[in-house]
Amino acid sequence: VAAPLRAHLQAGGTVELFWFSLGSPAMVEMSATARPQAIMIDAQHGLWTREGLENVAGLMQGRVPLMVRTADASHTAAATALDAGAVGVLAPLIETAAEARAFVDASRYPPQGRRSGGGVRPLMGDFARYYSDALEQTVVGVMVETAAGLENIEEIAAVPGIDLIFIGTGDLAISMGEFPVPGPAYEAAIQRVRQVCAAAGVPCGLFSADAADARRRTAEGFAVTVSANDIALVTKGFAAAAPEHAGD
Ligand code: 3PY
Ligand code: MG
Repeated sequence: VAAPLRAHLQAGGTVELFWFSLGSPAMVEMSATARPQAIMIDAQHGLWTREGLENVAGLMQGRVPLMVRTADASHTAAATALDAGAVGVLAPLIETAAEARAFVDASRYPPQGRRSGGGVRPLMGDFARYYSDALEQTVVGVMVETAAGLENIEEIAAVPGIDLIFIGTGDLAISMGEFPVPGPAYEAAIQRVRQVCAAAGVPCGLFSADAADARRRTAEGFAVTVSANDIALVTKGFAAAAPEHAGD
């Protein structure tokens, strides 16, 4: 996306993410040839080390907006991602407005929040410039992916400073007892989150399986979708190349 990611979302723009769990900076760099709108590094379930995160954030700087799904909603997790150079953070498993507010606090510098100054990449250039850009451009997202989060969706969506509410579709199905075969209650919950977000003026996203699924969800009104994830791509790629073991 040409504008900063936050401005793009605030203007009603849509984003199809590439999502990376396997911890390979080379794979992220390779994906950049497909010109993704943004990249999500999964530091919750993914195999990323801090060094890997630093490397990939450096590689993508000025090329593709990079977000991090943080390990949790802590100050340390938010700062690790943002100090590496991520333009946005996405906290998993948010269930209450208080938890959402605490993550905004962790991700935004004073006076908007309580993010600590410093960080190696912010200090590499003009920190005053970085600071004012961060106040304006940092994307703060929270994941709603449990029955409890659903219950509190109106209050979560009303928290100031939230740029994105993102549905973890896998966890949501598990939490609702709708896994592995989600029924109508699951789909209704997803659409309700989208409607609550729309009423609150907050962009809504969700984890989608592939490009076709992402496009379908974008057409429904979701602002952020996932059009590729490395686990699925690599798994499918190898499966398609599986040798035929005749007779064994
Ligand atoms: C989920 O589907 O639960 C996620 O967190 C996205 O991977
Ligand atoms: Mg999840």
